[in-house]
Amino acid sequence: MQTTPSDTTGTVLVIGACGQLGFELTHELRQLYGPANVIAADVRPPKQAELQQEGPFELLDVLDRDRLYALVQQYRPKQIYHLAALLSATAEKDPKFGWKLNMDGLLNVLDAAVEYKVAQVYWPSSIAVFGPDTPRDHTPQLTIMNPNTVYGISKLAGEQWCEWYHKKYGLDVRSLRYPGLIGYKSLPGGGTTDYAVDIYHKAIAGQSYECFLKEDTYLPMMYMPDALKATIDLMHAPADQIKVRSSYNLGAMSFSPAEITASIQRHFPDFEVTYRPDSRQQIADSWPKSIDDSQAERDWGWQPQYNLDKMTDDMLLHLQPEPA
Ligand code: AKB
Repeated sequence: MQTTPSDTTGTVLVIGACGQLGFELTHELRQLYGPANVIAADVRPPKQAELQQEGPFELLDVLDRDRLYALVQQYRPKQIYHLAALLSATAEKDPKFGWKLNMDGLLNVLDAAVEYKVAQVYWPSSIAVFGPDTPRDHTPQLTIMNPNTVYGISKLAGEQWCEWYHKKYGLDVRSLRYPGLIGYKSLPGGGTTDYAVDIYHKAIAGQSYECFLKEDTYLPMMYMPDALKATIDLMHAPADQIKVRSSYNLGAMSFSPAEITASIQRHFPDFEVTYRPDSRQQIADSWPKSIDDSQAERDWGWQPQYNLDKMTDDMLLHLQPEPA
């Protein structure tokens, strides 16, 4: 699989660069294309100083169409990564805004990309596009969807819009249905899978953890280096290999809170977890337990590198405080 771009000219715009994925993806893209060529953008100034120190940063509310168009006109990006969204748990609390941000934000980006002939757009979808009627084990690429969260409905509608812009305007828009993403560099916010990041922070701090999902709730998950590789490999794959223009199923591992606890206890035998399920349990119960990503493997060679224990070893190693 090709992992370095053949065309290194032109800039890249990352919208939602301060988020869990955006922060790490911006850094990765800056390594590939050169820091000055990757414009990080977000609705708020970054808490992570690197984002501004490493390369350009622009304030952008993706719902502000005029500002988005002005930035695209100024930088003429060859690629836009549009990552700004409200995640599952937050969108349930503010459904109208969740719909507005997730939908209007995407349509603004797709329109700007058509208008300014942006070569490629990346937009993340999620396992949230599936719902309680979906087969939960080894969920196929094409199956019953019927999502029952605002986030899931917006992601499914977004997938259909991406497909439509590709068909109607020939826009090269590509997408992945991420599982829960886990990384040590940045925290997620407002998702149902967030427990799988929080739990490592508690373990390393020597504290116990109260989990908001039941101990036997299986969900598909992925370590951040795999998510970054998948995203970049997808964007570098020749266009004729991209057979799915809605969004690709993407899998790596699947585990329950009890299993991640056991994995952490290999390092911290006294680490304790208690369970107090809240409204996120209902969301988790409507999502797949594991994902069939064979189409991504066939079309552009997707292969994950990390399983649960390998991820735990790496997470704990990196979260360890520096010796004084
Ligand atoms: C969430 O939990 O909402 C996200 C997702 C699976 O898309 N992490």
